[in-house]
Amino acid sequence: MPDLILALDITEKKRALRVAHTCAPYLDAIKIGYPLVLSAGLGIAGELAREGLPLIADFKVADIPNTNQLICDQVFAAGFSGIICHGFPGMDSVKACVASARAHKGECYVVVEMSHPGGKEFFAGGIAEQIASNAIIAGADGIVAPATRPDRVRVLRGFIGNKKILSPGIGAQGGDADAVASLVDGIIVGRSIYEAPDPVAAAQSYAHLRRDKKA
Ligand code: NUP
Repeated sequence: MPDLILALDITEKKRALRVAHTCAPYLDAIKIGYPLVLSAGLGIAGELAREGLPLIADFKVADIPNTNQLICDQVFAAGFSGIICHGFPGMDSVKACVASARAHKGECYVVVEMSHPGGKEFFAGGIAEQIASNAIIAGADGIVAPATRPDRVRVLRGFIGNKKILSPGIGAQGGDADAVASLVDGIIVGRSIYEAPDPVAAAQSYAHLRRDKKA
């Protein structure tokens, strides 16, 4: 059964902290990215880390190895426990993110196929499978694969064995959590929780899918 990972793409710092704090008992991890970090500053990572949950930086790092390493080192130093990078820049670039993650006892996940409709344009024709295989060879902890296409998640699972799959695209993007829950290790949910009239109740509604049903 998968973890529930909140995608906290709120750009008002106070509201972001409030949603994180109130939903925390029903979450297994929090993921933030450019929207919140660019509005609230990198220091938000330290504040969110106080919730005691793994904190994943969704910066989709996609540069040359040296720059990737510099970015990831900053991310882990800021208090994150995981980084999401892109796989298309090549194995050496992914390896740089993995090396930084290892040095900081953190985790590295590689985007192999994106969940939005345009995600099919360039990640098609075996590219996603190749990126997934490379991610595993590079030593990544897992991949990010689309909950909007459970059939693709199933195929990609075949390329990564028992490494983790984190899956976004649930709710607001049309993906069904129940359809991918048995295929993945983490479901990533953003707007369906933080834009709900009652974010806590929305987070709680995924409790039946969580690994230990602790909430
Ligand atoms: O392929 C991807 N799709 C995706 O939605 C890779 C991602 N990292 N994401 C992220 O997951 C996206 O940037 C957002 O933070 C979250 C999904 O949010 P929502 O559609 O549930 O609001």
